[in-house]
Amino acid sequence: MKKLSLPAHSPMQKKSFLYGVATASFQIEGGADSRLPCIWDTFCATPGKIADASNGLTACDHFNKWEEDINLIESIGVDAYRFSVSWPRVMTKDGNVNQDGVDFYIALLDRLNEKGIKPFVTLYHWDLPQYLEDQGGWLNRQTAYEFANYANLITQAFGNRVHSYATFNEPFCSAFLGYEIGVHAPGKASKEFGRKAAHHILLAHGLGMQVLQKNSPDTLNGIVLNFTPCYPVSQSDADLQATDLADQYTNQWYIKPLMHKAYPEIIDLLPAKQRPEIHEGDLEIIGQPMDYLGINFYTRLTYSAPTVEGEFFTEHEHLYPRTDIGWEIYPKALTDLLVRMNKLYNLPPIYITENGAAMADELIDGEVQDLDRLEYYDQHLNAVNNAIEAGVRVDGYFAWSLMDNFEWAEGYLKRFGLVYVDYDTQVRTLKQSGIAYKQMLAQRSE
Ligand code: IFM
Repeated sequence: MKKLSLPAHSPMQKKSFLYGVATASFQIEGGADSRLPCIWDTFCATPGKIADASNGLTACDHFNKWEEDINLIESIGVDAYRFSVSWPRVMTKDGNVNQDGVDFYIALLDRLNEKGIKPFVTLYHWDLPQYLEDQGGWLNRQTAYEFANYANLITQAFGNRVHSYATFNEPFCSAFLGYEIGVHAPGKASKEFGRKAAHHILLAHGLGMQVLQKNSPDTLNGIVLNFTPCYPVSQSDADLQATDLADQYTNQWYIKPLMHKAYPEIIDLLPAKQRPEIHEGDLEIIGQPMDYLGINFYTRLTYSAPTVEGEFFTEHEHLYPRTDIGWEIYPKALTDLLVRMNKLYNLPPIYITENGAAMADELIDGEVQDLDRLEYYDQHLNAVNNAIEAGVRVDGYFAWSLMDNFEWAEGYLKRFGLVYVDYDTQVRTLKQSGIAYKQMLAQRSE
């Protein structure tokens, strides 16, 4: 049977390297009748937005099955579980705590701690309460302060139960996909909106970090960014320059303000209307020190010089081989990314907070032989190891995802789990990739 294999001497074979599995509230919880509506409820209810016209009302029913799910997590043998808190579950419209919602997470946190599984809590994984979107959402600067209030109350409520906090998961996705091209909730589409939303999210992150430093100084506090490394289609000056601009626009836009308290140079090339309104002191707030940086990696993209007036680059279709969601499988980009980020910035310790693949799984006789996903994990774990060997400090790795779940605009059509979910029965089945992950974890040395 195919195994996950790392070089024998790899620090990733030792128990000091942290392994986990990751999920997010809207994607797995369901339990929608005991929380406020969020922007994804509204988006799902809008015809044509979700590939299978589904929604998150039930999802994996984790809201009811959380105890079984924690047992499952324990059975895989991971050190940590990364999940997100549903803001509309734990807060009321007037900005107070909803105790029932908080109690759900406290029970979850307590159970994880009892089992020795470290909770990595993300405060925002895209499910903005709809009432805040009704007031402008991330286009409204005030939302950043609402986030800080939520972070303040929730971290106090959780006390010392948490091992690590992330303020945000993938600001690029919330801002660009949600407000610039509109393929994610809330489905707004303008370049001006994308940049504005991004700035307010980064501001919210900075305000959130200040709250965490005060309320929870002993947890590992940071943010989770996604990176899609940019490669040129040729070595021509024009293609190289376009690729650099694409990188600034899609990747550096989110990390440079955190590390250097400045936006990348492309900001000066944007038409005035597309530049975010930056108040005095914003970048100081945004650039708070962090205990770690979470990096999510799935794929890369290729670029060439623009062919359309006013554009900075041409983005190309994904190359092959691809996963079931159409993303190129190119593990070397993960090594390249880590090595490059480590050169560009004085980074805190890195955790790979998401990595994984959607594959066209089939449950046959109670088994899922997802050798393609297993191969993906094998290649990407080795890509992380290569970066470590090149001198990058990486302290942990989380597989995305623990289980199949609501894959946003793709609905339930794309499966990313180590665990197969039958959505009719809610029965969970550990896939071959999950078995291999479990075996690899069990074989680690002290
Ligand atoms: O499912 C998502 C997750 O919510 C955020 N990162 C990428 C994953 C795969 O698309």
